[in-house]
Amino acid sequence: KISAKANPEANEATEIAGNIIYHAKYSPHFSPLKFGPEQALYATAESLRDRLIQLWNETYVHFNKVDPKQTYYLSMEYLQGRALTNAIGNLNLQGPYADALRKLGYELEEIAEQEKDAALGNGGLGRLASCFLDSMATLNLPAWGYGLRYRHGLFKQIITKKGQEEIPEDWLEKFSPWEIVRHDVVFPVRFFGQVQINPDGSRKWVGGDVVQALAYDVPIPGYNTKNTISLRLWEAKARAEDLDLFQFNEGEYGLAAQLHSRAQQICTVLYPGDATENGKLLRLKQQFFLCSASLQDIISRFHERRTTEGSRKWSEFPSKVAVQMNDTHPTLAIPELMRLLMDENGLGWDEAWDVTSRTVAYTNHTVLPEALEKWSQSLMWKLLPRHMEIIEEIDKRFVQTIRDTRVDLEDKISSLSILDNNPQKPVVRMANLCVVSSHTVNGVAQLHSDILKAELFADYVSIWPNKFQNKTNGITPRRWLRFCSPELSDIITKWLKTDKWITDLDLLTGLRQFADNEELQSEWASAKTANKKRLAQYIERVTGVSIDPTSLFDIQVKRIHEYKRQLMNILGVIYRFKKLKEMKPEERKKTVPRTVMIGGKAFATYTNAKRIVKLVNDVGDVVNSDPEVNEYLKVVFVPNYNVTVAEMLIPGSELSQHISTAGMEASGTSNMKFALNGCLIIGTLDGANVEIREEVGEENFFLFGATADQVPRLRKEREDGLFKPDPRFEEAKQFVKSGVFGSYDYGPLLDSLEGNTGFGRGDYFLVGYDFPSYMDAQAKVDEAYKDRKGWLKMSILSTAGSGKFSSDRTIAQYAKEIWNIEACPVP
Ligand code: DL6
Repeated sequence: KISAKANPEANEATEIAGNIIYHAKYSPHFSPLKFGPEQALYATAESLRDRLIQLWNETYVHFNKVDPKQTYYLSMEYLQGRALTNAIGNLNLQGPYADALRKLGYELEEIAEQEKDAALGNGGLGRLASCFLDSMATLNLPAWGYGLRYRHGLFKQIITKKGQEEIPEDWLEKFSPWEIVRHDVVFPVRFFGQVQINPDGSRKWVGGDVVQALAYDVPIPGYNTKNTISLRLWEAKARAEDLDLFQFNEGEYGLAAQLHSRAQQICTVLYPGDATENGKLLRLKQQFFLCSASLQDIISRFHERRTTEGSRKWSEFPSKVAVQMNDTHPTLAIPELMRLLMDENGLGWDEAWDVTSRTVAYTNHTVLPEALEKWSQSLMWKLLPRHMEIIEEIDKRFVQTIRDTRVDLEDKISSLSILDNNPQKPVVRMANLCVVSSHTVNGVAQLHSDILKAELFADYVSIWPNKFQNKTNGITPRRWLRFCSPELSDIITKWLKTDKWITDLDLLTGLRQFADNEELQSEWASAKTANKKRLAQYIERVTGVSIDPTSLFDIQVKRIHEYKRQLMNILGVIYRFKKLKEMKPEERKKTVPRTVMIGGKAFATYTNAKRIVKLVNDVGDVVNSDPEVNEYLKVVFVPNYNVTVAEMLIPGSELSQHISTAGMEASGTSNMKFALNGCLIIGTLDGANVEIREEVGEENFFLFGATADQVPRLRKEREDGLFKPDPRFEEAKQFVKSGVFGSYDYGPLLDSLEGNTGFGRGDYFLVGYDFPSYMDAQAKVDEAYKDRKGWLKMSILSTAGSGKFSSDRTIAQYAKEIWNIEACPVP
């Protein structure tokens, strides 16, 4: 008792340990009397969940009482990663939880490592959504996320002799300790069926399949605040009465449970392959399921929060609700809200349109034509007949308005309209539906937003000049610095004499004045070295390759895509390898030893991306086992890249590559995470690189390559045979062709860099054009690394210049400039 009084943390640790034991005993997930690391993880998570539920309830009650305008973020993807360390960190319980677990015989890190990585997303777009949730909670904003509870998230990547192979991921194998199922939050969602016209002319969607959407809440704690918001994930279920007992008793089990199985399919996997009609149908069902369930829930909350007697006025809806569509995947929210307002609540078209278009906003995340969603009209008529009527009507009215008001746009109508009625392949253009219906459209980095305005949406800009905005992406400094690199964080706090930077990242600029300080540099270097050693151990554990922590750690991790140009990276490595081989031993000794790490998943059916993965692995096998060279160069393919792996790689990085063809990467967000962790960037003027370079200073950024406005001309020159390749580029390709890296046929991959192959036009991504300036920039990297102090200074300045890239800044801008919502802190 005496020690508890004197030391409240010790008291808290004892209480927490008791609570963990309680959960281990009485939450019956495992056989009794077992308390291995796995049981300890679940019991620890549940003890923490108790607190989160308490905070979540308080937040909900407070929001209900205040009835603020609330944002609902609709996203088909969230890359949450692990939650334990994040929750403990955000609740500031690091010390007590570590002590509590130590009392029980465990280290917190060991327990945290047991947790599966929740990967309900593909890449940057999903991780952005998760960073946004952290910032919404931290900024005390009344905001929630909505998504789908996929049974299997992004596939697990394994590397075999064939290259990448995919196996199903299993984050729910046992259960997730973080989700809370809300058995009372269930909404019906219809598919197929027909439109019934009532005697009064109103319409109703009837028939078809009806499945139930059941809510699972994942609590999202803010940092250093009571506010805890929700990521509400929907699961699809059939009702008991949908089981045909007669058929079942006849032994027709498949027929008896048809609706059950169709319902179950909806949330089985993230992004099912959509090469087949069935795959497309399932993907469209997923999108609609998210939109319909979320909107019904939003509307019911709108009514639940009414403060006066009687029903609420619908005209109030946009001043209480903001819906943000994360890319076009949740576009069906538009016709679904119209349908709910008109068919279920009796509003007329004009009123429903006014409410809808003042409620929804759209974020575009890509200009790549193949990623701009278009749904076949016939599929839409089949699955969502009432929504197609509504979309047709939106389109008709939009086109009429243009005809009435903008004769100059007459010849643009076919590209501006929502429906593309090309008889060969009639489709609905989802981005057009979003632009026409949303009050605001934004891009995700300045350059990207400029390109949207100047190219993709240029004609819309002439109609609605004020509709378009930029919101440069951001990342949460909690997960991406404070928790993943505690050593560096402590140094920053020490030198800034405050830890306020964790929620006010601009304070990092205060480090600039110390960038030359030898004491800071030496502390910085030891934190970086510790992170590099930790990373080296991890790499050895997962790949068997031993890497030298004193070598330059050069990392490129992201989805594998030709526009991201991992191929240019590996060709550069191949050239470096060849030159090292040709050098005399004493010459080699003068070079800067490098460890190149490349990681990322290729979409399962994206052949060229998979070839790139294979090439990186083959090059690694040869280089790493070459006794002459492997002291100076190692090449590692980091398997199964995910949020957890990123948390290990990024703090240990020194150089990272963001080398997409200019104009093609909308923003990038890992570039921000690397820069924040004092890693220097080699990159093109693309996406958020442009702004990062401005913030950290040109001298701290290794720039190369064509600019976005040069790209069309360069592609044309390439097509016209005017391109003269650099000898280094030819040499690297020739080296691969010579078979040094094994017998795999790299011909088709290399052909994509030549003449008239690849994307229809040879080397569409301009690897050949940018290669020489890339190699020159790499040579500058080597020179800079030789100057130890100079490099440390650049590294400190990189962190110091990263304040702008906090997702707190991004979300504060969305809140003020798009959503019009205000903080609502729980007292
Ligand atoms: O905005 C988040 C993220 C950007 O950082 C990436 O640059 C961008 O490629 C990604 N976009 C998508 C969308 N589409 N597809 N396909 O993932 O968004």
